[in-house]
Amino acid sequence: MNDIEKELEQIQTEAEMAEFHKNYLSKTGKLTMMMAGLKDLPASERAEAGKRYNELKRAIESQFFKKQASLRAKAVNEKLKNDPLIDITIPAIKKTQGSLHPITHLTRRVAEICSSMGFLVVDGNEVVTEFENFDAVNIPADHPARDMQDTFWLTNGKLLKTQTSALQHEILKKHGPVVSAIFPGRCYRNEATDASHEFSFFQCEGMMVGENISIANLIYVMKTILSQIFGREIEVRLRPGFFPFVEPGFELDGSCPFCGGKGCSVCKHSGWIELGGCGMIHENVLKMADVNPEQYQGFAFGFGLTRLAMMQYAINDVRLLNSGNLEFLRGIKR
Ligand code: FA5
Repeated sequence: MNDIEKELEQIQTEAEMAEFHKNYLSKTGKLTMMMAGLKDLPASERAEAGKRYNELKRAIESQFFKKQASLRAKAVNEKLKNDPLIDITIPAIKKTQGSLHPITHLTRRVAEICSSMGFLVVDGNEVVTEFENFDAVNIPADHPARDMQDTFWLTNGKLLKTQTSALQHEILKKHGPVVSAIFPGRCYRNEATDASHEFSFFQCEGMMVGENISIANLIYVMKTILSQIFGREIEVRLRPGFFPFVEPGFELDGSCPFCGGKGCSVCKHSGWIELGGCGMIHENVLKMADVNPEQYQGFAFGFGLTRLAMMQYAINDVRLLNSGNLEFLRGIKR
């Protein structure tokens, strides 16, 4: 051990450490000056001396930092032992990791499944125009269908979208005429809430437009999405249904993922679960977005993501999802 190392070993306080650093390791310290002196040595000795100098400096620095860490740890322990406000016998607070909201989790899963089938995943506005939400999807001002979706109107004449169908027009204009896209999003309806109705909920819309697109494609896509979400084969059933933007239009049911269609309390013993609406896009909707209905056809569907999440995570009251209740959220297995 050389003299410098001995000096370092005897140090007891952080102030002495600072002094040592100043004397040896700082810019003007002795070790740094030694390096500067190397240039005065004869060339034949310079390489060997430089190597020894570097070894020495590295060894001193390494011991210095080790000693510094141990002195700091000692100081902290002293403080903890002597500070009357700190009780080191109290168990540490366990950090809990956050997790995704069930709707976010399900939305991402649906997006993943649909992207793997070549669908674009599009994010849309929550505030839309009357034209986008109604007129562009074939619901003119005097159409009774406007009353089916009680609307939150804004003072500027715009509204909170009542359905994800409000994005159909924009997507057709932007990406059409040949396009496959899904657009999950939040919708709002000015209606009384109960265990299965919220004023704010999520839907997922899907659309496929191109040449020779048929209801068979619609059924295949819905079957694939639902089967992948639930991890088992799901059958799809279409019943006639009215939506002004599709013709023909259907109510979309999936076979109950819990009983496999045999009948249970979730499906109210019918074997089927109502998921949303779908159909072949009405030619007026295509025309309004400058898509020629003679050449292109397409399907659209819109299902309730919130209702799907309720089924998947066995949630019996939709209002819990917007409640911000952490106990409820922690209890859900994703
Ligand atoms: C529509 O909103 C249509 N835009 C769906 C559609 C798209 C049809 C494309 C054809 C082609 P509907 O109003 O039935 O349809 O709503 C669809 C789904 O949204 C419902 O089945 C339900 O799952 C969900 N939903 C509707 N209102 C609420 C609500 N208040 N709370 C929770 N979920 C709701």
